[in-house]
Amino acid sequence: MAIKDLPELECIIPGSAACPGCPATMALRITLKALGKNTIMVVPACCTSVIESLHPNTSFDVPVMNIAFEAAAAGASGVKAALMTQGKDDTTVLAWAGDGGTYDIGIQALSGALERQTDFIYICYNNQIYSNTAIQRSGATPYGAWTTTTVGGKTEFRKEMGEIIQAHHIPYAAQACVSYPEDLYKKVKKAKSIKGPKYIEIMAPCPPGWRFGMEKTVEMGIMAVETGAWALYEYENDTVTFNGKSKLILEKKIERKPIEDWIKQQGRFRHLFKPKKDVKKIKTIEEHIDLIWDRYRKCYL
Ligand SMILES: Cc1ncc(C[n+]2csc(CCOP(=O)(O)OP(=O)(O)O)c2C)c(N)n1
Ligand code: SF4
Repeated sequence: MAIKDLPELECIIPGSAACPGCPATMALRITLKALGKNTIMVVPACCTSVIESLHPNTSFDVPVMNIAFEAAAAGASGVKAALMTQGKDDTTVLAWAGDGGTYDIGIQALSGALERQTDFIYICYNNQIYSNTAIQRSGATPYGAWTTTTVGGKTEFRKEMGEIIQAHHIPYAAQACVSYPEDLYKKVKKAKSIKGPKYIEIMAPCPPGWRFGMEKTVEMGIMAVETGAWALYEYENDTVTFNGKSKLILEKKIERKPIEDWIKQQGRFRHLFKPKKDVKKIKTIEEHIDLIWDRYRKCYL
C-alpha cells in the first residue's frame, strides 16, 4: 500500500490546537482513516485532550469522551459495556492516551481491561514525556534524556511496555511509528478486525519536548527505527513478527545506525555533547539498545 492509497476520510479536521509538526495529530489522522467514523474515543488528560477541543470548538469528527488521567481503559470498558447493552456491537471503542497515561498512571486500568478481555483498541502515542504539562519524565523516557524533572539527564532506562502487554496474552498488539503511515494504517485495520483487547503503541517524536525543529518529526521517527531505539513489530497468538527495517536489524541483514546519529539531533540530549562529549553516557545508551536487541533475538528469532 502507498500513502496515496489511504482513504480520503478525515476525522481530524483543520484548526486543532496542536503544535506544528505534532506527531499525535498525524497518528490520529491515520488511525481514524483506518477505523472510520463509527468510532467512539476515550481520551484521558494528555495533549490530545487539548488538541481535540478548545471550547467551544472541536477539530474531531468522531465522538470523544474525556476522562481522568488514570482512567482511559476503565472508561473505554464502560463505553463498550453500554454499547453492548444497546446491541451496538459494530462501533469501535478506542482508548487513546499518551505514555504518561499508559506506562505510569493508567497502567492498572489498562491491565484490568486487558485481563477482562474487553473488546476495544488501546493506543498509546509515545512521545516519551508528559508533554501537555511541559515535559516531565515518564516511564517511557529514555536514559540520558533531559526533561524538566531530569535536568541532568534521566538516570533510569525506559520501561519495556511491549513485554508487559504481552504478559496479558491478548489477541493482538503492535508497535508502529508515525513516520510509517502505511504500516500504522495496516496495523490499526488489523486490530479493528480482531475481537477482544488490542494494544498499539506509536512512536511519536515531539518537536517541543525533544527539542528539534517542527519540520523534522518524520525524520526523527525514521531515525528511531533505523538506530534500533524503537522496533516495529506485531504480536499475535503469542508470536512476535518484526517488520520493515526492524526485521532486517533483528535478522542482522543490516546494521542498526549508531544511536549518536539520532540523539545528536535532539536538544534533550545536548548536554551529552556540550560543552564536552560524554562518551561514557553515549556508550551506555548504545549498549542498552544492543542488550534489548540481543533479548529480542533470543525471544523472537
Ligand atoms: C491525576 C492527575 N495528575 C496530573 C494531571 C496533570 N496532567 C494533565 S496531562 C498530563 C501529562 C500527560 O502526559 P502523557 O500521558 O504522556 O500525554 P502527553 O501530554 O505527552 O500527550 C498531566 C501530568 C492530571 N490531569 N490528573
Ligand atoms: S507538545 Fe508534542 S505531542 Fe503535544 S501538541 Fe505539541 S507536538 Fe503534539
